[in-house]
Parts: sequence; structure tokens; C-alpha cells
Amino acid sequence: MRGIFFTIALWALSLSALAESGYHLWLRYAQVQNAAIKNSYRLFSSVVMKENSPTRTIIRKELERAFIGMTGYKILIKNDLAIGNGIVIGLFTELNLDSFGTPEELKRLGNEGFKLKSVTISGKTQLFIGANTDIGLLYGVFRLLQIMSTEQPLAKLSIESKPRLQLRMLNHWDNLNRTVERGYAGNSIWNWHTLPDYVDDRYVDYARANASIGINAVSLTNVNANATVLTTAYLQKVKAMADLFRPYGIKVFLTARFSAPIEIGGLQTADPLNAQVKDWWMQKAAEIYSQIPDFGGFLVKANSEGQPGPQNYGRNHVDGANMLAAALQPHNGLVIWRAFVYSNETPEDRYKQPYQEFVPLDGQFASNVLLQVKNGAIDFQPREPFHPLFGAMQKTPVMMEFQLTQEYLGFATHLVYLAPMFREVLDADTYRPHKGSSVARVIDGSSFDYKHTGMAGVANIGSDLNWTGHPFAQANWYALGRLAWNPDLSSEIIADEWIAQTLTTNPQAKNIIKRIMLQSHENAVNYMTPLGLHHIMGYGHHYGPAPWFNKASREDWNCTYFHRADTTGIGFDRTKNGSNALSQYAEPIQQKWENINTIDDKWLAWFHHVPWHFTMDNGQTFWANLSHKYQEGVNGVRAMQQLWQSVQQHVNEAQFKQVTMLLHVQQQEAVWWKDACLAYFQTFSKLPLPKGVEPPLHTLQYYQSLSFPYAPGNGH
Ligand code: GCW
Repeated sequence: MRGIFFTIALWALSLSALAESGYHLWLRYAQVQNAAIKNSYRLFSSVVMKENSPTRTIIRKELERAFIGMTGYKILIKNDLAIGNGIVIGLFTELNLDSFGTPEELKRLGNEGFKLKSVTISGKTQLFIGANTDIGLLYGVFRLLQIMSTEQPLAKLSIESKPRLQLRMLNHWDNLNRTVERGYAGNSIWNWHTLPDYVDDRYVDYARANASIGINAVSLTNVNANATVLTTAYLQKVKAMADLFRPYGIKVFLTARFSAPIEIGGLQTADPLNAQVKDWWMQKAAEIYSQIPDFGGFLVKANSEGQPGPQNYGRNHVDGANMLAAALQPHNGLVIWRAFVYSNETPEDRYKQPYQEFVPLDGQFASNVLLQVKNGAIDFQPREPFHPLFGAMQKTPVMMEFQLTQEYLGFATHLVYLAPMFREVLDADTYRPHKGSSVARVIDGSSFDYKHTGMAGVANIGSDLNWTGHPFAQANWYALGRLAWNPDLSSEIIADEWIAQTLTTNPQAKNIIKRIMLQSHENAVNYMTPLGLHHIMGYGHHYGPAPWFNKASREDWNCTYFHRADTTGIGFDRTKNGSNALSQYAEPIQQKWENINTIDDKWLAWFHHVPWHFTMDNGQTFWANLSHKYQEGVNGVRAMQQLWQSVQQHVNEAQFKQVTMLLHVQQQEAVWWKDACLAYFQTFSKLPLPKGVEPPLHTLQYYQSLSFPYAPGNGH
């Protein structure tokens, strides 16, 4: 007896340890705190649903788990409610509820939309969840659970929702040996060695998390691709995952290494116009679809940073993409071709190269090709102007690539909530084809009537117990899903939802945590790369500041290439007098940014070589402003530390402690950034630090001597 008790106690202990670890993400289903609300949920613990598909089994299990967690009540699945209270779940055709809408209206909700509607008749409330498909129902149920975990009443719900973007995607940069390129949260969660026969339970929790925020596509492997994943043995492993993900509405994509026909096909060439090469891809696609009938398609990085591609054979991106598109087309597969291309053999500003390569090809891509464009033209910098390709490709669907993993934003050590940064890009007006054409309008297809639409996030997920390393990094995964569903959602709303589901529903604590999150990105930009500085981080691993670095084999990998500091000033002149990258933007952006007096401060050093003595709006010099910005960044982190201390009693102990320690490291690293950058830039400006800016703790030589051979995320 004691033995059993002991075992149960241990089990309970380990369960709560898991709960405290952050493993359950925003699906924590913590007890509802508001007693009246909790009591009202009791009315809804009877559920009517025919369980006739794997997706519906998932729905039942999720409801059971959530109700027990949030209310303590076990739900009862019934055949019909007669006149009682409860939840009724079914396809519109099953529910046959007139008040849901006309058949045309319901049809417009598509394959993934849903409706939630509470109806009260003779004092009994029934909550209907309807959709055109089971996946729509799953999304509807997850929305219900999100509403419940934010402790809102259910009696008067009337919600209708459908995703604005078709592909809502995670791109994993996971290697087959389980390292993760730019991964800071442990190893890859994909255990290729034990697949296909051993299917880790963690894949289920991964799928639940994704489905709960509407993510419906995942690319499993690094874009710096390994052809091995396309071999028959590995395709069996991919199939096991695809089978598991299918009832959650998630399609699997793979990265296709362009030279695969040589590496695993035994051919002499991978020339996209060669008949044998074409045939090899045709056969490969047929093989994949025989195993995975709903396979999503290929994500391709070609002719970029040493990856093979059509240009190795004197062909262009269209030749390469369309050859793969032809192989996938009979199976309804897609090619997602990345626009992150640049070459150092081309003596051209790296900023300009993607636009130069792709705009002339607009209109030539096959109808199942999408172009995946990073939010900015250089590379996921802490803050970057929107990529000029958004709005410039009118005939080729362009999808967004954001980076969730914080390669340039403090790895998984810094608290940086990315939704405000994503919003800044999505809200940017491209002025193409006319004023009011934001990046969001371009990618949701409304500007140019794209046939395919999408948003991808480079995943920040790894084998760490809490998935993302920093507990707050989970919010970035969450934000990606929510913004891909609705690219107009505000950062505040997304933060509210995430905090309530993940950390606490206490109103004061929620507000404080939201303040921390909303200021975190601006803080990071300030202590790393204020006023338009970019790419001044450590070489290769990108950890910490190294603005002095100038030893790379390629000019465009040197920090000095990007900031160009000299005795006159700092910044990359991309105006007409310089590289003229600005010419790639529409008017009036060009004009506004061309003029050093009218460009927004945040973009200054992106486009101008700004004199140290340049007088800014506040009457102070650029140097003084730069110095103050660095200090503001540091002060901002200190403020976040204080705010965090004030929520201690409202968040769980383990996570409170983790975040406290991480903020401490972040504070130190923010000081390091400020000190190293100002000490270095001061050797050019030759100006004193203004009052209020703390002097560097060490000499410049000290910062330059630091080396980090084992900084994470850099191995292959
Ligand atoms: O940001 C850079 C990274 C590379 C990455 C590349 C890309 C996958 O430093 O690690 O390679 O971008 O997006 O292709």
C-alpha cells in the first residue's frame, strides 16, 4: 500500500514538474481562477459529437483533457442533448442549424473555417461548433479552449473565423544528425534514427500545439539540405510523421537538395533541362506520393551560400523551380523557392541582389511555385526595412519568411517578443500597386490576386523540456500561427492570449508581463543595432557584438562591409550616391528615405552614411543619439527585470526563476553590446560619450579578444 502511494506521489510530482517546466506550452489548461466562470463551464461539460474520424478522436481527447484541467469536470460524450445544456459539435450538414447562415455563407468558410455559436432556448444553453470539415471543427474546438483558458463566458458566443493565408508553416532547419542550424533549444525533436517504428509521443504534442494555432504545414529539414532525406529508407520515416500529423491538418514538406539526382540518383548532372534529371524528379515525386498522398511539396534553397542550384548549369531560377514544379504538379504539390540569394562574385550591394535576380522572372514561374521571401533583404536582422520584393512580384505568389529562432536577437537567452517586429513589416506600405498596399495585403493575396498564399516561420523548437529554451520564446511560435491565420491581429491581443494561457490570468500580472513583452524588441534593437545599424554580430555564430570583424573570406560577410564606419560617419549609403538600393522601392518611399532629413530615424544607417555630427530632430548629434540609444536598450532590460520581479506570486516558481536568471544574463549581454560597440565606434567618431551613458566596463581590446568557438547553432 505504501509502495503504491509512493509511486502515485512520485508520479504526481513528476507531472507537476512537467507542468512547471513549460512543456505544455499554451495548452496548459490550468484551473480557471474565477469561480463564477468556472461554475458556468460546468454547463458545457456534456458534449454531443459523433466520433467517426481520427480528427474527432483528437477533439474528444483534447476536450477531456482541457475540461479536467480547467474545471475539474469530466466531460460526457452523448448522442444527443435533448433539451439539456452542452456543446454540440458537427459539420454544418450534420447540425442543420438555420441560424448558422445560408449554405453560401457557410461554404465561404472553406475547408478550415469554423463557427462557434451559443443558443439559449428555454433557459438551456447549447454551444454549437460547426465547420465544413473535421479540421475546421478541430480549429473551432481549439478556439473554444483558448476562450476558456482566458476565462471568458461562453453563453453569448458568436464567432466566425477562417484563415486569411493558405499555408501557415514552420520551417525547421533541422539536420538528419539532430543538430539544428541556428537552433538554441537543444537538439532536433525529430529522432530519425528510431523512426519509422518508434514514433515519439512528443510529435503528438508538437502537432497539438501547431493545430491549436492553425499551423497546417511543416518543412522538416534544413534548407541547407541533405539529399538523404529523399532516399526510400528516409521517406518511410517521413511517412510515419505525415501519418501522425494528418488528422491534425498538418502537411509535411521536405527540403529538396538540387543536386540530389547526382548524390542519391547516380546521375552525372542535376541540370534542370536534362531529360534524365527531369525524369528522376518525376519518379521521386511519384514515389513520395505513393507513400504520402497529401505531401505538401519541396522547399528549396538554391544558389545561395554555396547550395547547388540551376545556375551551376547556366540555367536560372525559373528553369530550376519549374522543373521541380512539373514533377509535383500531377500530385498537386507545391514548390516553395527561396529568394534568399546573393553571391559575392557579383560586385553588387547584397541588399539588391534578390530583387535583381527575381523581378525579371516574374510571370515565368509555373502556377504551383511560390517565392518565399525573408522579411528584409539582408538577413533577419534585429530590425530590417521590408524586402523590396514584396509588391514587386505581381504574377508570382510571394510568401513571408520570418525567423522565430533568435539567430540575431540574443539566441534563446534574450527575452524578445517578435510580434511587434512582424507587425512593423506586415503594416509597411509597399505602395505597389498603389498607396495602402501593405505587406500583409501582398502576402494574403489581395493586392495581386495570388493563387497561393502563405507565411512561414523558421522554427525555434528543440529538445529542451520547454521546447524553445526561453520560456517567452514560446510566444514567438504562438504569434507566427496567429498572424498567419490573421495578419491583422495586434501584438497586444496575441500577447494577451498567450500570457493568459501560458503564465497567468491575473489581470495585473498579465498587464505587467504584456508591458515587458511589448517593449522587449525595441530594447533589443537599441542595445544591439540602433538607428539602422545591421549585421555587426560575431562572425559565423552571430553571438554578441563584433563590429570590428573584417577577416571573412567574403567581403559581404564582414561587419565592416555593413557599417562602413570612418572618421566622417557610419552607415551604408544606399541612396543614388551609393548603391542605389533605394531605387528598388516604390515612390514615395524612395524620395522619403533618400533624404537624410526625412527618413525615419530607425532606418538611418541602413541607407545613409550618417555624419557623426549630423543634427537630429532632438537637436543632438547622431553620435549622441547613437550612444543614448545603446544606453536606453540597457536601461530597458533593467526595467524588464524589475517588472518581472513584481509578478513573482502569479507565475509558477520554476519559470519565474528561469526568466529571472535569463533576464540577468540578458542585462549583462546588453551592457556588453553597448560597451563593445560604443568603444569601437568611438575610435572613429573621436567624440566623448554624452552624459547619462555609462562608460564601457573594459577596453576595446578586451572585447575584441573574446572568442566563442562553441557558440550554439553554428554546427552542421
Ligand atoms: O540567416 C542565415 C543563416 C544561415 C541560413 C541562411 C538561410 C540556413 O546564418 O544559417 O542557412 O540564413 O536563410 O538560408
